[in-house]
Amino acid sequence: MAAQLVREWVGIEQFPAATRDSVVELLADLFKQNVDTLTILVLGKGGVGKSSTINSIIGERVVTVSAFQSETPRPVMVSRSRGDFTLNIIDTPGLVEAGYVSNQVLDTIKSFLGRFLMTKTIDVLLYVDRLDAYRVDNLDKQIVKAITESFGKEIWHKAIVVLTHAQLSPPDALSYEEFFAKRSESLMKCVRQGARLSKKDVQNNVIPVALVENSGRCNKNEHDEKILPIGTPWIPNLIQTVSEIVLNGQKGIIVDQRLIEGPNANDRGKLFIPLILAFEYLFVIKPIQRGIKNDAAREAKPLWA
Ligand SMILES: Nc1nc2c(ncn2[C@@H]2O[C@H](COP(=O)(O)OP(=O)(O)OP(=O)(O)O)[C@@H](O)[C@H]2O)c(=O)[nH]1
Ligand SMILES: [Mg+2]
Repeated sequence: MAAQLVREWVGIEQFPAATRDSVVELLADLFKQNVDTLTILVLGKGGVGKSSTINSIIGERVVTVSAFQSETPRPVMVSRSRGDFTLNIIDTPGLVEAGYVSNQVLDTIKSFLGRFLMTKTIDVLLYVDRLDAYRVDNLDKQIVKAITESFGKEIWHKAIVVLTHAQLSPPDALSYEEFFAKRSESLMKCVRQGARLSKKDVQNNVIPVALVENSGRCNKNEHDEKILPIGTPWIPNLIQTVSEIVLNGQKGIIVDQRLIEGPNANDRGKLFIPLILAFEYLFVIKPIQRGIKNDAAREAKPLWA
């Protein structure tokens, strides 16, 4: 099956030499620390740049991207190897459909993980949103809540908030740094509240925010590397952040039956039992009883009546 095919990671060679060298060095460091497989799950709303970010990291156009329609109808895993090191990166459909968080999409993602990664771990979550959005609303909190319910709070110990469209001119005479700080702060608050993380938890496990600019018009430095407005080459910076998360001492998220079915899968069903019984009583048993009573009453009368 295509999702299981591990290809040589040729895209690395397409990076400008400086980016390639930094990425290769970071991967070699990970390998030295006994990390030979790295599995990254990418989640977020539709159209925020999940697939584009994957293409940028792999250095090839491996998944489809479109501005005007959802181009990722189902999860896809792209696997690339370099020497004995393997990178798996899972692209997913947007988590919001018709203005609501889609449990169906989350279930599709979980059953995909069950099919291809059973007993393996998710080492990093890239939670993708755009930098150039000014508000965080309740829907964002609902997305975080749904991710937490599906994968457990621990997923946030392995998360990076990735903000695309990073090449922007901030509004209201804010400096880039100020705008970035405000946007990250409001998103972080949303993650803290949606995932119900305690202040202590957040202090002990800081969730990093990484900036990404997927556009072909991204500025470049003298080494031809794609850079952020603050001058940092963003691909090595993102891989560096990924590597810090992998080595942060927290366990990856193990894909097991419990994760696939959901911790409360059975309980969820049980919740409906009283409702089903009440429905049965009111709309099935009661009418039958009433029918029998009426029949009995009719039969009790003499025929001539
Ligand atoms: N300028 C700019 N455009 C971007 C960036 N990332 C993505 N885009 C554009 O935004 C549109 C949507 O990008 P996708 O990568 O398909 O987004 P997605 O999150 O995978 O979307 P779905 O699969 O539909 O959920 C495309 O037109 C991309 O070219 C970015 O960092 N900067
Ligand atoms: Mg996509």
